[in-house]
Parts: sequence; structure tokens; C-alpha cells
Amino acid sequence: MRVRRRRRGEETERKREDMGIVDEVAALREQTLARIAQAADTAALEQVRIGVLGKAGTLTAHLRSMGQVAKEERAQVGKTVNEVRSAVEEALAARKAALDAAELAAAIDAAAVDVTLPGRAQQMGTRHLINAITDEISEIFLGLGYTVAHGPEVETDYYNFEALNAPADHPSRSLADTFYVVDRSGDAASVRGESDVLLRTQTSGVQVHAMEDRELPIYVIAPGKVYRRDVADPSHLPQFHQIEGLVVDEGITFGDLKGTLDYLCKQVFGEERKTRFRAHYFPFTEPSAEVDVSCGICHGEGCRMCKGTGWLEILGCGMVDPNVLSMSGIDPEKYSGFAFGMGVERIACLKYNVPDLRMLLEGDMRFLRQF
Ligand code: 2NL
Repeated sequence: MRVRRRRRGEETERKREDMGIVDEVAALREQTLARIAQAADTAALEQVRIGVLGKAGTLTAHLRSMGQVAKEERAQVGKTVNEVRSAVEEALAARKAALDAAELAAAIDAAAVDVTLPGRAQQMGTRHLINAITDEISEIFLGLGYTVAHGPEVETDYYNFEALNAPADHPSRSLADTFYVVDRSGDAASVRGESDVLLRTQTSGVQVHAMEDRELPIYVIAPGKVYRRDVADPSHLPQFHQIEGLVVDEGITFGDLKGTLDYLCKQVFGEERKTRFRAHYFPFTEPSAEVDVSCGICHGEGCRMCKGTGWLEILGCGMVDPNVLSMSGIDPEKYSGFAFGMGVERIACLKYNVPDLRMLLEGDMRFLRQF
């Protein structure tokens, strides 16, 4: 702010100074308008406004010093300063409106989604072959009047082995073949495999529960996951799926067993396929048999698929041992029955010529989509 001395004899000098403000303010106007035009964004524009019109602004200083301008010139100088202020305020407002609009447009552009870009394809899953086969076989038995039963995957030794006539020294009961559930105390007997609790090695336990709990006759199948201590290779998995079936009624014969399983094989593999029953041994059935279906590749001639035999082994079966019936409270003099068990992975691989059971566990969509 200029400090004016009011000494006599300096009138002419002062007048010249006062009128100089008009030129200064005019120059400030041009300079400010140019800076406003050049402000690149609203922040830079605000800096120009503060520098000119703020508390310590250059034009504000001129306004404040009006009191020191001589009366005669005050009107003209004041008018000029006010005109410059109006011009600067107008220019600021116009530039701010333009910059606001540009910044909003830029923000909208930056946030825009290009709806014309191609989308990312969603990987769709598909029903697993094991579930498809389980459902297919369940439907076949539902059509014959059976019901479908489920039970726990963690079973007691009694339901998995004892009630099925498996002797205490049967190899399947060993630590090497069955996953025993060690109790949480780390009990020594449990660690030695004398635990009473295990991961079921077959779904037979479900059927033992059915024999204990249900009214006779019984026509039931038990599909589900089972566990065995095997290392995975082309024909073994430590965890797989099984479907067992059990019939207990008056007058059931081996002929009923043969007719039922022959029908099953023709439904699953095709009407032209033949079956054969080979004598076998299971602790829970007597007599017992293994069932083969004629090879679908060579139709019995012998090929790589059937290892030259013309036959593919698909399941085990037999007439329920009378001892098994009586352990579950059923009178073997009045009732007889048959039972069977099959591996779902094995059936799936035989039906679709899959060379390795492990392919069913890999979750490779290129493989799974084929079925
Ligand atoms: C096989 C053979 C079989 C059974 C399972 C069974 C169940 C009860 C009573 C008698 Cl409750 N038997 N089940 C019978 C014969 C064979 O499975 O090779 N499975 C993969």
C-alpha cells in the first residue's frame, strides 16, 4: 500500500501518483485476464483469484488505498478500480464454469464403462459323470420298486464289518486297508487301529441299518462315498463311490438275483450285452458270484479292453448269508435275500472306455463335458 505524504507543495506530484493508479490497475486487469485465460484447472484459477481479489490480493490493496486518494480524483480512480474488479470477477466466473464442465466431462470419461467391449465368458460347470451314473442306476432300481437309502461315511466297526460276518482277522479290517478314525485323546488302542470308528469301506452298513430298522420286505439300494487305504493308480482310488443293493423277502432265490442284475446290465450298457456269473467268495454272501458283462468293443472276440477274455468284470453279489440275516434280527428260516455291490467309477470307465480312474478326479472340463 502506498503511503502518501500530505505536505504542501507536493500536490502536483500526488495527483500524478493518484492518476498512476489508473494505469497500474488497467495493466493489472490485462495481466489478470490473461492469467485467468491460461489457468489450466480450477485449482490454478483459485490461486489467481486469491492473488488478485483475496485479503492480500493486488486489486484488494488498491481498493484499500482509496482513502488516500485525493477527493477530486477519487471518483474516477474508484470507478476504474471497480470496473476492473467486475471484469475480473466476471472472467473468473466464466472460466470457472468452463473448467468445471471440462473436469466433470473428464471424470465421467475416466469412469465410463465401454459397453461395446466383449464380455468375459463364464466357465460353466457340468454334472459330474459319477453323479450322472449314480442317478442313472438309482432310477433303474426306483423303477423296480426299490428305495434309496443313505447313511454316515464315518461308521462303527460293527456296521461296516462285524454285522457282515467279516472275521476279526479279515485283511480288509487291517490298519493297512481301512482308515480308522483316531479318537482325539490319541488313545493308544485307537492309534493301534483297535478303534471302533472308521471311514466306511463299503455302503453295506446303510443296509444293515435298514435290516434293523425297516419293516420287511426290504428292497433298497445304498449309493455313496467309500474309503480304502489304496494308492491311486489307473484301477484304484483311496476314495470312490459304490452302489450296494439288498433284497430281503420270502422266497427270494439266486434266479431273482440273476434276473435283476442281468436287467441292470442291459439297461446300463445296452440290450445286446450278455452277462455271466462266476463263483466267488464274500464273507457276507453264500453262494457268492462276480458278474461280468460281455465286452462292448469286441463283442466277446477278445481285445485290449477286455484283456482278450471277451468279458468285463462289473460287480460282486450273492445270497445274503443266513448268519448276516439273523445278526440283524431277521429269521433266515422265513426270509432269504440277495445283495450286490458295484464301484461307480469302474462302471463309468467301462461304459465310456475311460482308461484311468484318476481322470474322474482331475476336474478337467474338457474331459467332463464329454458325458
Ligand atoms: C463288490 C462286492 C458286495 C454285498 C456287497 C452285502 C450287504 C449286506 C449283506 C450282504 Cl447288508 N451283502 N453286500 C454283497 C456282495 C458283494 O460287493 O465287489 N463291491 C465293490
